[in-house]
Amino acid sequence: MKKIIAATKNKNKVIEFERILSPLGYKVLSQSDAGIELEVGETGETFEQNAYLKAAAIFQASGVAVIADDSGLEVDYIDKAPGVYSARFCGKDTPYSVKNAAILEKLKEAPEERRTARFVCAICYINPKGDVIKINKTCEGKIAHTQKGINGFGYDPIFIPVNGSKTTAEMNEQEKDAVSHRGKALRSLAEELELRLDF
Ligand code: ITT
Repeated sequence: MKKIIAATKNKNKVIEFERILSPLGYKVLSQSDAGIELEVGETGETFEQNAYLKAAAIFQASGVAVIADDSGLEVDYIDKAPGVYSARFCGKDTPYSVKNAAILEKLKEAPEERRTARFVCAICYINPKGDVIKINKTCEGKIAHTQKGINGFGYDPIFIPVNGSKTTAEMNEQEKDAVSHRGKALRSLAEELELRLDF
């Protein structure tokens, strides 16, 4: 098993990394498993910049392979908010039931065809030599009318991927991973790592 440190403080992301990457031959360690207690400022303007900032900081502290994920929800009706501010929207420690309710309220008057949204995931991987791989993937969908489902985390109860009727919080793990922004990005990363023999 190839070891990778997950450069994130979000336990739900670590669970998804582990779930998607371990069948592909990778052992994912959380930052706390690796004894790294760094707080990295997300000062970038894009998902990609923030993923790189997180990966680079944890790589500097550890010197081993790291993977960072910067992700969020873009809601078209409100100019792609909360976007890179998804974790900080309505305050960092505000419960997601409140954040989700705030988005539903903003879309109260939105006609069905203007409820489009997407989850975005920027992955940044750095190998022990310092080589960098960046991958961006999205999961297109729309915003539901009510919060539904108890699986997943964050904005899952209000997001319905295209061609379906369930929110990602109503899906089981396999169903979410098959269509999610993070599932697509991590599978694409694993393919790149297979192809690049020097990694
Ligand atoms: P790290 O920066 O330590 O990785 P974070 O939670 O602050 O943790 P982000 O800055 O990337 O991570 O914020 C992403 C937010 O977007 C996350 O907290 C969720 O609210 C939301 N999000 C991302 N992926 C999601 C998913 O699969 N399901 C639901 N919400 C998601």
